[in-house]
Amino acid sequence: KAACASLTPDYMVPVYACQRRTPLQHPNRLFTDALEILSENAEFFESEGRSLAFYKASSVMKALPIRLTSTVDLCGLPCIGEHSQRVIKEILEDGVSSEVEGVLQSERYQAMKVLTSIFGVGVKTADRWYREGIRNFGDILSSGQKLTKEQEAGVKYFKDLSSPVTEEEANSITDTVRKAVASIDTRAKVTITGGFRRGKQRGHDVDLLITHPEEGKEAGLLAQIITILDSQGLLLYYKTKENTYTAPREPPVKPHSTLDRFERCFSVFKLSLPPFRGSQEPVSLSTPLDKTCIATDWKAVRVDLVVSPCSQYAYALLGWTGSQHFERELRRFAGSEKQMALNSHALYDRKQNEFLSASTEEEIFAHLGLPFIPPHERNA
Ligand code: DGT
Ligand code: MG
Repeated sequence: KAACASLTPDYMVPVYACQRRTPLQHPNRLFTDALEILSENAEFFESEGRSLAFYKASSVMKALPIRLTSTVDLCGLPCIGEHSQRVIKEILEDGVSSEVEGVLQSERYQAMKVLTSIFGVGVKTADRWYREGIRNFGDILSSGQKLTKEQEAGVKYFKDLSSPVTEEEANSITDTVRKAVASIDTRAKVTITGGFRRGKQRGHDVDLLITHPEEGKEAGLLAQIITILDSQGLLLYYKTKENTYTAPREPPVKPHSTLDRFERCFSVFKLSLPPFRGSQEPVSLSTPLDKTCIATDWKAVRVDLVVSPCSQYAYALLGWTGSQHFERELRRFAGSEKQMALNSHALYDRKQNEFLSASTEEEIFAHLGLPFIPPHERNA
């Protein structure tokens, strides 16, 4: 504290991630990777508060313009609690954190990491399996677990789905979907969202947002798109969810709810690969993969298709661009600082008792009184 008092930091980091510019590349990866492992491990133990605390500390460090060289540099920074400071200090002194090393070596972390990476398997299921003695991919197959359709697809295409999707692959899939959409209605629009819109070169899936400039004309599009893609043999698996959002007359009850109600299709896409490139990078798993699908000239890729009416498009685009932490912080900022409720459909002003319409992301930031942060700087 005393050391801090005399220090005037030459950079300021605002408290909410949605007030900060967070680029993809930053000089403090050593620290943020460590803190995110602790965050993930806490999540595996369903300690939401602890997980968030580590993530918040990591997120602040991602916004620092300079490489941290001393704990004195932490002075005045928000959200970096005692525990995170200890971890950072140890890394500064020893190059590694013994706590993080311990987590990485732990059987539970390793098992949960593999199990939760399977499409359709969340922390709750992975935890139950772990308690039943399942440790790896092979154990799932040999234990004869009853799997959901989604998990069956996750297991079947595990090898492909655990290798990252490249930007080139994402663009290729986007083109294919665009062609299908254009054959139905040339005015309908397909936008790539998620990590790729934030400038990431690799991702775990492809997130596509579909809309139509004429309100109401987006209804029914998804079913037709699916019919076309399916008839081309491009959908290895898919599941749809209906739109359950009706224009609200009441203020949103759950301002922090992260789930949205758009019509949506979760799919596993069959992406053709140029024959000379082979299928995918090997994954480092000690488990047998003999029962999984080994692709030769194609690769399975997770693709999410989301349909938004044009009146909600700006909110949907903002909500689906992420990062997840940036979104969480936007909602928290809206609620705690502005008495507003934000989700991927709308923004409600609790003081004026009205919904604020927006046709661009810029307008939403303006409604919230926030400087506009472009997608490439939302990597919080
Ligand atoms: P990735 O795919 O791992 O490279 O990284 P992202 O950032 O693309 O993450 P992803 O694909 O899980 O989600 C993209 C964004 O969409 C993320 O910021 C949160 C949001 N999102 C994902 N699922 C849902 C959902 O069910 N409802 C809402 N409202 N947003 C979602
Ligand atoms: Mg994504």
